[in-house]
Formats: sequence, structure tokens, C-alpha cells
Amino acid sequence: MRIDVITIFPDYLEPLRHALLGKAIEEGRLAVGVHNLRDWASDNHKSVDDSPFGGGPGMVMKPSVWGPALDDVASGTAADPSRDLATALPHLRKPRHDDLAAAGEGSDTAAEGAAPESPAERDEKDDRPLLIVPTPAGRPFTQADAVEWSREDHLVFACGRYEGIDQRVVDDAQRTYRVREVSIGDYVLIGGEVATLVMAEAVVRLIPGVLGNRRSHEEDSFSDGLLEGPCYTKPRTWRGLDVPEVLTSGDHARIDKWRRAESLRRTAERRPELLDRVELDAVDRDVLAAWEEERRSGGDEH
Ligand code: 6GU
Repeated sequence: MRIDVITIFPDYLEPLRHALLGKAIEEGRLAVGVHNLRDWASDNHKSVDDSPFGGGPGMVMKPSVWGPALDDVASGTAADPSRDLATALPHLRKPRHDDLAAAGEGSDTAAEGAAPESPAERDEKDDRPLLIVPTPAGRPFTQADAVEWSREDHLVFACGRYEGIDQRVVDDAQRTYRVREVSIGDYVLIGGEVATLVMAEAVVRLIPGVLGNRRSHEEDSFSDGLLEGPCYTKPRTWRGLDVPEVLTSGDHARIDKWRRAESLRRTAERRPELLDRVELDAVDRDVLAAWEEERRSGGDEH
């Protein structure tokens, strides 16, 4: 995978090269390019923003700077400070149109009377890079997005500052990119840089081989729609607090059942709205009913 980031604060993205992400770069699973938006500014002051049409506070980032920056990064002609780093290996590459045709599949899609393509089918053979625009006005970024994006060849993050980027930049970019305007939560950051770090980390850890010692991501919070329950390590007793007995019992069926119950209880307590989208069996419902009952009678709080 290749990740490009366009920002007026390239130093802010330095953490991309550290720890897990740095290791993925060394191993050739990831290439990162961080680009200074001001390199595309044309005036002497290298200005990237201007006052908003219609009035109001703050400044808006200029289309005349963002447009060429996005064009160059899409086509790979932008100066790339990371070119000395290992090249990215394509991984889990989605089948492209040509591959599908060669395999004898999808070759009739242009035929007369063929069913119209779904947006997902169209995306399958769309080799435009994915442009991610972090903004508090975007759709919420979720684990499902992280999973999908981890299969992409090329992600580009466009970090806005000030009041935002002229909307025509985003509209025009659809010609060269598939575009996603996303938010990482219901609060406002100064700019998209930290949100980019958050999303890049969520995506890169899902690239096969990046999290070496993990069997799978199936046990992550959210992957089954529930929060993960508590975890413990040695010693069995610490400051007078014991590890739950079941975890030291060696009875794996019992342990699995306990973990499922803890996930359900924690989710009910902290994120009850998540339960609406989870398939619950009879045992799960019993666990939740017991938790409900405990709470009504003033049971312990976690
Ligand atoms: Cl993605 N960007 C900014 N600037 N603020 C945010 C955000 C993103 N998500 C939540 N707040």
C-alpha cells in the first residue's frame, strides 16, 4: 500500500514513520509520502488560504493550490521525500477490470441488456486512488472503513486547516479519485493531521503481516459489533485484587462464555446503541436480562 498525505504541517505526520507503521515501511508493506501543500502555492507569501465568500470568521483553503497538489499526487509526479524508503508491495489487490476480463468474468458487463452495475461493482474495477478528506462535517469513520481501505493500493489524505477547503476542490477531485469526506468523532480538531494519523493507524494495522503476533482481527472491539471485555495478566493477585477465577480455570468453553458475557455487559453499559445491530442468541439475551436486573437493584458499577 502507498499512503500520501498533503498538509501544511509535514512534521505533524512524523509519527507515521514510527513504531508499527515504520516497521511496515521497512518491511516493504507500506510506502509513505508526506507533501507540503505550500510547495504548490504560487505567490511570494506561499499563501494557501483566503477569506470566505459570504463572510464569516476564519479562512478557507484555496482551490488554486489544492487542485494542482491533488493532480500531482494522483499521478505520482509530486516530489516524494520518502522515495528513498522501500517501495510498497501491492497487497490483496482488488481484481481490476482487465483481470476480470482475462479470467472470463465480467466480460459481458458492456453487453447489451447487461444489468446496471452496483456502486460496489463499479468500485471493484475503478483504479482511481482513494482520497480521504478528514473533516468534522464528514461521515463517521468506522472499523468497516478501516477494513475496506486496508485492501486499497493507494490512499491519499488531504489535511485541511482553518475553516476547511473550498468545496470545489472535493467536487473536482472526483475526476481523479474516489473521494471520502470522513470524521473521526463528534468533536472539532484544529486540522485533519491528527485524524489522518488515527485513520492511517487503524488501516495499516489490518494489512496482512503488519501485526505479526495477532492470530486475526476477529477479536477486536467492533469486529463482532461488541466492545472487548477486560483482560488480565500475572500476578493472580495484585494490590488485593484477584483475577477472575474463570480465567485461571483452564476450562476454555467456560472462558469463552465468560468473555462473551463481559463483552455484552460492557457494551450494554457503555455503548448500548451498538447492541441494536448485533445478532443476539438466547444465552446473550439471558446475560443482558441479568445485567438489567442487577442494575435495577443497584448492582456494582464498572
Ligand atoms: Cl476528521 N477533522 C477535523 N479537523 N476535526 C475533526 C475530525 C476531522 N473528526 C472530528 N473532528
